[in-house]
Amino acid sequence: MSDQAPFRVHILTLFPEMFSSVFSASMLGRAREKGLLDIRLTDIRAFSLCKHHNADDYPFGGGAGMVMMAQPVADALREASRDLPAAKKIYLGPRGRQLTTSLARELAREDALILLCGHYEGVDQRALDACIDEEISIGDYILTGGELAAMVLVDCVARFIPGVLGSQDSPEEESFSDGLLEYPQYTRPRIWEGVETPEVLLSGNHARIAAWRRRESLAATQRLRPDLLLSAPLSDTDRKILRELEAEEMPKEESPHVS
Ligand code: 4GY
Repeated sequence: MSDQAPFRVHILTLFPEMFSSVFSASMLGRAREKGLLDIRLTDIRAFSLCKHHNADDYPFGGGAGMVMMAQPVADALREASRDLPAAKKIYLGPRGRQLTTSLARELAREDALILLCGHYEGVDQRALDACIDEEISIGDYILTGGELAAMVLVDCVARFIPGVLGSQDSPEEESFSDGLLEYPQYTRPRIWEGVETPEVLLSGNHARIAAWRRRESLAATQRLRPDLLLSAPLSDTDRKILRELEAEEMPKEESPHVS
């Protein structure tokens, strides 16, 4: 248990059962047990006024699929808002601002979040316009529903809630928080299928280990995501290492010889 107030997330969805295993296992399960994270789920269908509890209907103008009706969505959002008046109301959809580490860090500073998951062809635009503060996308692809995106967002934001990661771990020490890709990791056995762990990691020399890891991060970023180097904060030593790595990658062209 912890004495800080939990970070509250209220998720509105037609499929609340999709969330149970993701939010019960591993780090998120532990965060909830420790009282650091409080997740509530509401079935939007419960707000339907139709006799069969439908929350969707045919799209005006025709076309395939169904559209979630404004009334049950707006009523569900308004009830969640009465419960968490300071919460930011987010719709998960591909038209939104893209989720990044820095957006996740920003969201972790909110008082609480209300997440609306669309399904089928989406939600009546009027409910979104009336009730949603911001649309957020987890990437340029279309899912069958916003539920998986909501899980990704909660997982990503949870890492920035104090106490969710072990006391040893800092979210700032991992990939992207310093703008670079992560260095490679190794664990026992020292030799696996004939492949050795880099000797430096067994040396006990913490300065050498830190230098090796920084170099590996720089090398991986240069090779796999060179675009990140344009905005990563780099020291003079980092720049020197990058020039060395570039020289290793691109050995001087052999002088042409006459046959
Ligand atoms: N991508 N990022 C996404 C998504 C599914 C609108 C109903 C995404 O966040 N959410 O693909 N959501 C929605 C998209 C219609 C289904």
